[in-house]
Amino acid sequence: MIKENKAQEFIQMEDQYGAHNYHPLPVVLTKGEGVFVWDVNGKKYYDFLSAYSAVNQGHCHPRIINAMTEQAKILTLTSRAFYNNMLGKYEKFITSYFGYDKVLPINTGVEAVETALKLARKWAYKVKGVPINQAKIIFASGNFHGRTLGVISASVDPDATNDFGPFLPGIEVIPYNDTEALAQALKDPNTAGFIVEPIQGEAGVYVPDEDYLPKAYALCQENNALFIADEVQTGIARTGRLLACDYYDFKPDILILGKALSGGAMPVSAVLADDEIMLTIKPGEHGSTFGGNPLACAVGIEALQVIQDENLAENAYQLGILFREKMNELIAKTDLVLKVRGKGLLNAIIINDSEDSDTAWRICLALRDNGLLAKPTHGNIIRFAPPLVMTEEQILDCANIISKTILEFEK
Ligand code: IF1
Repeated sequence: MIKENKAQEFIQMEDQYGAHNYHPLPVVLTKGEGVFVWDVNGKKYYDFLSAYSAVNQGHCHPRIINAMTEQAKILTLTSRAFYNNMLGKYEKFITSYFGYDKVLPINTGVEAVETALKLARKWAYKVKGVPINQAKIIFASGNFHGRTLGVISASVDPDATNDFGPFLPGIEVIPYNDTEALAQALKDPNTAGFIVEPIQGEAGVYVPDEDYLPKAYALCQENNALFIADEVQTGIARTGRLLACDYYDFKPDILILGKALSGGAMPVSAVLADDEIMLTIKPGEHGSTFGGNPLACAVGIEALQVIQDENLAENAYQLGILFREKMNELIAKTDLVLKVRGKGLLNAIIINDSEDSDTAWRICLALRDNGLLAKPTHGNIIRFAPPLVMTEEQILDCANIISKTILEFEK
């Protein structure tokens, strides 16, 4: 008896009633637990995307869900019109956890990025003495910081910018991984700061030269400009350290976090900075209805505690080495994969076909049929980012699935 495929009815509903702002892989998920997800037909998969690094702690981590459900029974939201008993506790916890004086709690990653940009401008006017409305912020080409008009103003991706103009002024875009270009741009005395992803996720897990970030930080210091790290995707243990910047011995002036700050339970993001920067924003100058809500505070504390208690950064570091070894063994056996790159459990393979080919997409469909979910970032690059709670046995099992799929794939 052919099992009915229930997926179609869900896909059709989304097509009829939902905006068409995504092109999902055709699989309809109904349950997540740890490194696994299940579809509506009961098929089990390894999740190799982790909701773009939001479920680093694994799907529905029991401690995070418990913290959420317990708090949800008591108090979910007060707004910041009043104090509550959870926010100060969370602020003390997270500032100590990452080593900053203060945190500005917000919700989504892009809201945290926008907050960081406003903070950098405010600091430029109030502390650096940049003439009002003349502040400039430097971005790296190939960046992805979210979908608001502010941050797409710095995007070079036509899909992100076409027909959304006009754009925000005060932005300069320079090549990624190029300290000469940064040094040149920093000569402008009106520069507030430089915002950069330690590894460019959406650009295809683009890992810069080892000396890029420390040199960029030193250049910002020399030019009295803020180094702003967007660790929304690379942070919270994803790259094998608590932060991708922790591979170096500098501390970003402004740190942006999101995604796994809640273990994927709900939107929780944050901007951390020391007093000289953070206190330039005064009461009433920035905020958000849900920013720092008690539910997010309870979830955020537990999500970070799990990262520490389960040693997930070290696990990501070790399993990342093993995974890239296995991918390089595969590369030696096929001309379909050109290279593997990444740090910790943020990796990607480059498929030997043009950016506008559908080969990577069709490989992801074959991976789905073999029980592993992943999705191309740009045409010929497939990102592999499983939850950090993977075991060695599971990562080897996944490497085998990927190798088997690639070796059997007919271009
Ligand atoms: C989508 C990409 C990843 C981010 C960095 C800020 C944000 C993101 C470094 C904004 C968000 C998400 C957005 C999501 C897909 C995913 C993504 F493909 F879009 F680029 F991860 F690489 N900084 N990235 O990666 O955070 O507001 O979404 O919470 O828009 O489809 P957000």
